[in-house]
Amino acid sequence: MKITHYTNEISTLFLLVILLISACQAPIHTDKTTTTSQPNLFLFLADDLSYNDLGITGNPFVKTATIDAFANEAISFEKMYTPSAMCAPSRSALLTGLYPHQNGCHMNHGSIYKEIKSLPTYLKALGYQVALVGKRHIKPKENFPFDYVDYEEMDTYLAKVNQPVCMIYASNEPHGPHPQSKQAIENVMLPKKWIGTKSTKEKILGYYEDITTLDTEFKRFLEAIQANDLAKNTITIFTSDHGYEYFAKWSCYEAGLKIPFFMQASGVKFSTEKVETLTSFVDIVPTFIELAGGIPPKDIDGKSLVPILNGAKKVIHPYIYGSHTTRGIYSGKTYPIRSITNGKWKYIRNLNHEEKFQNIITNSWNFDPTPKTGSWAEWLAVLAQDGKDAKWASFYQKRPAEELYNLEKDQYEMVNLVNNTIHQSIKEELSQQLTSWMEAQNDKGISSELAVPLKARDMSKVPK
Ligand SMILES: [Ca+2]
Repeated sequence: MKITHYTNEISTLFLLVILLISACQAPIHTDKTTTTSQPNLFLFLADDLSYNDLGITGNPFVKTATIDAFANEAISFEKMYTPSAMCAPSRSALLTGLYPHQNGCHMNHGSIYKEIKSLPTYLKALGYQVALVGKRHIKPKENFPFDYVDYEEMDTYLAKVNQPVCMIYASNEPHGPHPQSKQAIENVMLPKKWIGTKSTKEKILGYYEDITTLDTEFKRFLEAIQANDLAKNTITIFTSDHGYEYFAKWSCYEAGLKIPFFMQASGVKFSTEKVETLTSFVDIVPTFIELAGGIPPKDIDGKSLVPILNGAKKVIHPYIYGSHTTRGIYSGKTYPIRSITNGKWKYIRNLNHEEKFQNIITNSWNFDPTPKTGSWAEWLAVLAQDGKDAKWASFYQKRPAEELYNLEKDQYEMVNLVNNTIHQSIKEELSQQLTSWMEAQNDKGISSELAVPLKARDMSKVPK
């Protein structure tokens, strides 16, 4: 057996040498779009944009003409999920093809493990130049060997492209702080479960204004691709890292994990217009590797989307998982959350549900006392008066050990069916599957979370 294995290694080495020699002899790509079959790969990443908050996904209060027009001509991924609803874990999963507990960055402001490879490493080996424009929020830098480009340098960078290019454009919008909106607050649309107090409405209107700014930025991005003659053999994607604030960011609810994802392909033919099967951010690395002509590694969590796009497969994931580590976010205490969905049902486990969930919304930057003014203070005032919306102010901080939702009837996860006897078999199936997945991921639940230090802007305020 050893001899066969050795022979195989020799053959692989030989093949690699031949491929390297051929690559060295290949003509330099002088025309950016026609002499190579390797497509240019562009991905525009919004920051904290919820799925529902685009014109095309149903929000009449935002002006997103460019994104809507792009999405109308794009393949829409209806069930695309980030594995975690906060910046660093979402971006690390997107760029490694690994779920958070496998790549090491399951906490915000965290780092991936030293031995983990990322998108630029894979694509540079296939002859690409790979750039990250704008927001980073990924660590350590040596594991992400991008060409780091400032927003204002993007045009200059694209003008000099002379080989296939992959560019991740990471916007700072519509992440706060937000501008003060001049729109009237009376009839503004709020996400489900949000309590419509004055400050909450003002906050959401400011967020909507930032979405309009995002749309302008996306327009400039598309124009830069066109202006630099890079649009003919090209995959272009619009997406977001996760959803916005209450019951979205820092949670495992659909509003946080399910994200808009639109893909246009020019010069690359796909047979589908809509992808309704479960897909994940971890699928982007293997997809880009396959589109670039490489073979995706087998030891990552993600699967290439190419067989879905060309109709060869209908399903690549029977289940999609979510995880949230609360330690490591500002004012966050130990509150690990895990979730699993099969596309129809969603099961959530709050591993330390006896604790009160808290974060920057409830306790500001430094484990401060509950604020006396602002959106959260107003939610608590509604709770104190026992108004009709009080339930969600209470639920934000005190949740049950388990939650089960029927996503086909209840996409906003309003009715917890976990104690309903007729749904015990699906609950058991999802619960067991989630436990097996955590074991396979080396995710030790509360122990994994306790390994993460508490975080405050002023570290002297961290509770002992
Ligand atoms: Ca974010």
